[in-house]
Amino acid sequence: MGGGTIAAIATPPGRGAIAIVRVSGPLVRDIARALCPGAPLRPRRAETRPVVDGDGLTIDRGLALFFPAPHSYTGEDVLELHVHGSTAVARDTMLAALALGARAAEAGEFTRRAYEAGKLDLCAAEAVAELIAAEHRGAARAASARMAGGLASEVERLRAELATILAELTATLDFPDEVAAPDASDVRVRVEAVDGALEELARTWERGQVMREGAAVAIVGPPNAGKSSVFNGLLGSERALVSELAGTTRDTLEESVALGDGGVARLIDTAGMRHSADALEAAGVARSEGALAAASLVLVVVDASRPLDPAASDVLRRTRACERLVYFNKADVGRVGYDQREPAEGAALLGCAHARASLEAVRAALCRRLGDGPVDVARPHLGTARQADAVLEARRSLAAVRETLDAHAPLDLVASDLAAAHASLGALSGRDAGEAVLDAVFARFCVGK
Ligand SMILES: Nc1nc2c(ncn2[C@@H]2O[C@H](COP(=O)(O)OP(=O)(O)OP(=O)(O)O)[C@@H](O)[C@H]2O)c(=O)[nH]1
Ligand SMILES: [Mg+2]
Repeated sequence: MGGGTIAAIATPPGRGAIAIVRVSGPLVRDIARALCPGAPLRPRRAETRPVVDGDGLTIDRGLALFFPAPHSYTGEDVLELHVHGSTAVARDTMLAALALGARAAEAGEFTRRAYEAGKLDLCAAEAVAELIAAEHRGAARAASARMAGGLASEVERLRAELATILAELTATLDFPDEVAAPDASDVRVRVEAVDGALEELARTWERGQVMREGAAVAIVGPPNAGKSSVFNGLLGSERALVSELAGTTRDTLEESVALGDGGVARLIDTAGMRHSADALEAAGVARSEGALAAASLVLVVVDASRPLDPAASDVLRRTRACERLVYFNKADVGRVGYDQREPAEGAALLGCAHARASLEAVRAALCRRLGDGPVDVARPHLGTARQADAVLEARRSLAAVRETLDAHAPLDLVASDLAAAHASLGALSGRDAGEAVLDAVFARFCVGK
């Protein structure tokens, strides 16, 4: 990415109510004067203006907003033109800005400038992209909280502690006669405190998965138990085929459903599990097995109205070691199967897939099970795989530090691992991130942001 004045259509392509063209950089005042004739735009005021091209032809009448440096998103002079959301109008406005010396912005270039101007730290910049990408309320709330900062400061606090330890070690190495070596057990305690805080952060990444992409909930059970009926009932739509024939569902089907409190479940309907000579059905059952193995939580659906047959007993037995919720269905017809259940299924739910109350009970139970230890988004938490990797790397280096200390090796041997952990945290917070890290972060943005 280079310097100069950049321009982009910041709204998605296609027809819409309005389109926004954004321009940032040193030429903004000249471009504003040429595109929006009349008195100079007043800072931070919305003004209705004609928008004209280089030949003075009117492209549109739009809303012009001028944000003088440094009080703008990028820290530079910024012009925003809100024009009618026609592809032709947006394109002509953009072309007019380009003709006046701007160049087309690359993905994330506005935010990268904001980062480089110190308007937001790297973790907050990543949160901007996460917020735009968020498809669920929980993910949006978490990203919004991260945009306010907090993660980078927490990481910087830990990095500063490592820097202090490192400085003490270096001082004794450089001036062995004047500076006493720090006490190894004291170094260990301090390193462990930093590692403990990083472990805490790493946990927020794992727990945040439900908020970010939804936990996988596989609905499994013997054929005809009502799995697809429960799936449809929880979704509130007739997404899956339901029929009185056992073996209706042949392939896994997946849909996301909000669970309240920002949590999301990826519900997976599966083929009923039984031994089958039919190759197609057997292939479906193999997929059910795969979904079962990959799920964060298994919802086992069994027919309560009939005595437990081998297929039902088998699924119940095999899922005992899983994170699971057992639901006996078709209680409106009978409960003999439910009454026959083993003590391991003592806490199972009983209900009817056609009854709202039963579906609510299943939903509430899913919420309770998936809601274990939700992430407190008001506290520092990890939001991207890059951040999680950096924490992992830092912790690996700190583990090496501890090993060296445990081996009672000379203290100078820990310096390089401490420095590596320090560097990982610098890349994480963005305070000491190389070009490659920045390029990778901002490449994930859309153009115009
Ligand atoms: N009476 C009653 N019938 C139900 C209930 N739940 C489902 N059914 C019926 O049971 C039959 C099987 O339902 P499905 O939802 O297709 O069952 P499934 O477990 O997905 O079946 P497969 O896909 O074949 O494994 C259908 O005729 C449903 O209408 C229930 O709670 N009560
Ligand atoms: Mg089905």
